[in-house]
Amino acid sequence: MIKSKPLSGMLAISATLLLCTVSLAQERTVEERTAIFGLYDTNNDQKLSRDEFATELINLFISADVDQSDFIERDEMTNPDPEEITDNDRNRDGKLSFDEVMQEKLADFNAADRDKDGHLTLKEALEFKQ
Ligand SMILES: [Ca+2]
Ligand SMILES: [Ca+2]
Ligand SMILES: [Ca+2]
Ligand SMILES: [Ca+2]
Repeated sequence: MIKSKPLSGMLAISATLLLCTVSLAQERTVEERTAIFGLYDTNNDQKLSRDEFATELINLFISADVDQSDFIERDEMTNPDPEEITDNDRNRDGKLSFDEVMQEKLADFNAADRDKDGHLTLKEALEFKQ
């Protein structure tokens, strides 16, 4: 089934962020990642709290879920990576629920948070390797 995607540019960014983790995607430049980090750091304390991270994930999830089904289906991913879906699709229903995305991304967040203080500094975010 082919769907029209008028917002595909924006969705490409959202889906990439969802699936490659926020500020941390390897193919981005330091400048881009720094800019994204700034967007997420809503209280401008130069640290990303779990709450800030979760809030942004919710926004990304909502914008990626075009048909508002509360799931990210394969055709809502602009760059579907079969492995990425299989890895994260814990109940094997072929689509990603918010809980599935959140669990995955919080695991990344915790892995990046080296000093385990519940916040990501820009340095921790930039040094994180998936
Ligand atoms: Ca902050
Ligand atoms: Ca959907
Ligand atoms: Ca699922
Ligand atoms: Ca930290």
